[in-house]
Amino acid sequence: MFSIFPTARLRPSPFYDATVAEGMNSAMVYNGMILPASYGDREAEYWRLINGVSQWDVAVERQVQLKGPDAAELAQILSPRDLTKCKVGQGKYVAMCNHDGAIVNDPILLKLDEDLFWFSIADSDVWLWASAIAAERKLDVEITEPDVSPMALQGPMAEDVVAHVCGDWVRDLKYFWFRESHIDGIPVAVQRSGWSKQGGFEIYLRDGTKGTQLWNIFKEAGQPWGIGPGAPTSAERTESGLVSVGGDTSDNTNPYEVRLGRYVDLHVPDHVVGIQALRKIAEEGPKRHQLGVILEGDVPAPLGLNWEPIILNGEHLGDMTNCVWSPRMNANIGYALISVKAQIGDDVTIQRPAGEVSAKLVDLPFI
Ligand code: THG
Repeated sequence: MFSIFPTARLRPSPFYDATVAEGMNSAMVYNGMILPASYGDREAEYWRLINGVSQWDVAVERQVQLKGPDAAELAQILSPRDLTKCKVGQGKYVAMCNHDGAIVNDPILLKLDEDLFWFSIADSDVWLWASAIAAERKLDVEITEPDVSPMALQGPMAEDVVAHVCGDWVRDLKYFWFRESHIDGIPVAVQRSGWSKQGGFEIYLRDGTKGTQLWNIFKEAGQPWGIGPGAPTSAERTESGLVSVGGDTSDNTNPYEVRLGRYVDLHVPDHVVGIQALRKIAEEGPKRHQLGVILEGDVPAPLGLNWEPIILNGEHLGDMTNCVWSPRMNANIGYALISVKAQIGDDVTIQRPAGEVSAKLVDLPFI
C-alpha cells in the first residue's frame, strides 16, 4: 500500500532487526513504535499459535516504572482494583480509568518490590498520566521508562521451549507471576502471560542492546517444536474474547461495558482515580454491553478503519468494533458494543462499506 517514512519519532524495538530478518511485511503503529503484524502468511501464523509456538515482538508494550516510598500508593490510585494482596513477583491485569470511569489503558501491573512497580501498558501514554496524577497528589515517587522490552512466546508448545531455555522452574509460574533471571548473561524477567488464550510466556528483555541475541536464542531453541515468527493475532484474540482497549473501546467506554467489570473492586479507597464514577455506573447498571457477532457470508471481510453501525429493528443501537475471519468457526466474527436493548440471539443488520450484512448477536467468548 505504502511504506513507512523513517523518523526518530518511531522508536525501534530492540527486536526490530530480528523481525526484519524474519521477513516481517505488515505492521501497526502502537505506543509510537512499530508492532509487527505478519510475516506474510497469516493463516500459517494463526495455526502455529493454535497448535505450536509463535514468537512475537511485543516491545510496544512499554513499561512505566514507579519507584519510591509512594510507588505502591500511586499504583493503587491508578488502579480501580484492590492491590493490597498483590505480592512481589505477581502481576495483575488492571482496567485503568479516568475520573469519569472511562478506560484509558489496560496494563498488566508487575510488582517487582515493595517500592518498585511496572505498568506494562497498552496503547496510550500512561507515563504522562501517571506523572500528572503523582504531581497533583504530591507523591514521593519517581516515574520513568526503564530499558525493558517484552517478547512473547505463545501457543501450547511455548512452555516446553521456555523451559528448555530457562529451566523447569518456569513450569511452576502461575498466571501473571514472574521471576527475574538471566539467559546467557542477558538480564530478563520471565512471566506467564501474553495476549492470547493459547498459553505462553513473556520474556521482558532488560538490556535493549541484546534484542537480536535474545530473539535468536529462542528461535534456535524452538526449532524442535516448529517455532516461527508471529504477532498478536486478531482472529485468535477475537475467538478467545480478549479486549483490545483503543480498538474495541473509545474514550467514553467503561469497564462494565466491555466485560472488564470483574477487575473493578468498588471498595478501594475514594481517592482511586475513577472509583466514584465507577460506583455510580455499577449502581445504575451499564447502558451498553459487549457481545459477539457472527456475520453471514463465507468470504473473509475484515473491519476497515472505522467501527460499523449495527441496526436492530431499524434503530442504530451500537457498533461492530472489530471483525475478522475465524478459521475455526469458518465465519467472519467480531464484537458489538451495543445498547443493552440488544440481546444475545437477536438478528441484526450491519452497515458495512460494501453493503448491508445480516448477523447474529452471541455470547463471548466464541471459543
Ligand atoms: N502483555 C504485557 N503487557 C500488555 C499486554 C500483554 N499490556 C497491554 C495489553 N497487553 C494488555 N491487555 C491484556 C488483556 C488481557 C490479558 C492480558 C493483557 C489477559 N487476560 C486474561 C483473560 O481476559 O482471560 C486473564 C486476565 C485475568 O484473569 O487476570 O491475559 O499481552 N506484558
